[in-house]
Amino acid sequence: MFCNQCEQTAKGTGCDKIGVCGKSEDVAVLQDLLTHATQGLAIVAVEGRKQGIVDNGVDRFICEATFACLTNVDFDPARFDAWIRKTVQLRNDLKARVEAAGGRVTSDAAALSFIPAPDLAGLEAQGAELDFINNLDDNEDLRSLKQIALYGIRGLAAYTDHAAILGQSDDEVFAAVNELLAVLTRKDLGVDDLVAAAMKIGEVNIRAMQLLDAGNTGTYGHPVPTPVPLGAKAGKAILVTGHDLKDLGLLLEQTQGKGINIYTHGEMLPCHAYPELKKYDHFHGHYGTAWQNQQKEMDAFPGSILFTTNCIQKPRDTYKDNVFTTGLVGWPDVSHIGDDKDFTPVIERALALPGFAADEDKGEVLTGFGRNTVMGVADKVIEGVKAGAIKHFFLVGGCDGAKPGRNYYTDFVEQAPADTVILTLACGKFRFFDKKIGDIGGIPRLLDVGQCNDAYSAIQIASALAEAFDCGVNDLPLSMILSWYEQKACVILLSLFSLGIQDIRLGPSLPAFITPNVLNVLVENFAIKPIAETAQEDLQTILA
Ligand code: SF4
Ligand code: SF3
Repeated sequence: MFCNQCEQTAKGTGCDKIGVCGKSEDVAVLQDLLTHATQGLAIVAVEGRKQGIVDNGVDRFICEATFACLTNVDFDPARFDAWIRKTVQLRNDLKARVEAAGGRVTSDAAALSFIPAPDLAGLEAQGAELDFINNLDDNEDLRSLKQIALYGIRGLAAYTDHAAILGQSDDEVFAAVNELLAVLTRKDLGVDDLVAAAMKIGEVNIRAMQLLDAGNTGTYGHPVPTPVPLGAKAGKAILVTGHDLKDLGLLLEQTQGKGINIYTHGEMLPCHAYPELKKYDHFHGHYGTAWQNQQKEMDAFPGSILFTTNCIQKPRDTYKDNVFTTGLVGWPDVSHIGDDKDFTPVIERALALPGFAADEDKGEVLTGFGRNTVMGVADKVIEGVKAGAIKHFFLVGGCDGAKPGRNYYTDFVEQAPADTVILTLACGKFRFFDKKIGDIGGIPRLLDVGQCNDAYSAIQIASALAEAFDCGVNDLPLSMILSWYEQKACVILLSLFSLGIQDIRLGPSLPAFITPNVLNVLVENFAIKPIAETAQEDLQTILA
């Protein structure tokens, strides 16, 4: 196996025996094989569109199969076996339809003629032989750019799928995912072509995040500022982690009146701010922090646990029997809730487990500062800037991870001067979400915009500020200090690049799949910089 797609990759270069994430060699090579097979299907879907054959069922499947290969989603070889076979079946069926309509699928890409081995061991051998990443291109810079694009597409497919779950999709996004997956099989592309592909991925992802925003706010209302208790309430309990609002909504509905309190974990924290979710009395609070502490925190959780897509750590044996997966998440030997979303097994397990013996008061945090809320107080914010009470905005956003270098982000928020406002989003906020840093004229200095996909909301806020001050986003007193962990962060970065946003600081380390030459291209075009050794150093430079 070889995988270097996420920030925790072994030795900062690549996982080649077992993933630091817990991904086994067999799953790694099956993911490679699935990506390969998906590219074959995408090539046919692109040709189909030229013939007027548009199959959104296939398009959605391509997004799911691509999302399943994102870090910390699916670790179950049996599920990949099924994905690969279905991909090839869909490819053959669609190809027959395209040809019947007079189309010709002419690409010489191996993905188009791939035939899966009859059993799982055979598929694993095919996946290993493929050596997918190393064979993306012989030239290491082109390979690096193809990896940037591929990981961007994984993030894009993820947000597209999240939006589709809530009934929001757009044929242009599906078409772009297919085209971009297909393009990466070509060996005749140069640096400029691949940079253009990466920009296109970023651009399309803004639309995908907009669709997800419409799905979330259209179904559950606009987030409102909401204090969320961090402790616990005596009684039976279910904890929900991952990203999916719909799974949480359905679980809240199904647990009504059953005497079970529902807790969020990780990226589910912002869910407390949505009116149609917060209306449930038994939606109690937030337990624990972010995905990288999942094992430790869930070990102590006295109820059942629902893993929704994504970020999911390997369940320990100590609590494995209390874990249920749903959507794209899979672990061998862990119960999976099917598409009927009947959460009865989760509920029954929670009722059989002890729950919390007593109330635990651990304070509270504030969430719910999406675009609607922030723009609702835009006048106050603009006044604050004009009067000099607010000197600078920081977007300290992105993903948490296990490396010690991540203290930088905690330090940054704690050390930012009292006349600055910090917007945050995604799971990196758990490094500082409980810090009490006060307010400026009634506006909290730490504003939680939401999940990683709410980068869309942050972009809207930045654009509105730029408009109010009659300048470009790069001219605002706004600095972006981002942390990355996996491929959703990669695509958000591409989205920011596609908007022409400059001077982003990225940490805690730069991706292993970016070569020095490609880094130079990014520095020249976007003035991206690694974070400094200390937060103090960067604060001084930015505010000088
Ligand atoms: Fe390693 Fe990350 Fe790949 Fe897992 S996803 S195998 S940790 S690089
Ligand atoms: Fe990302 Fe897994 Fe932090 Fe949504 S998705 S935030 S890591």
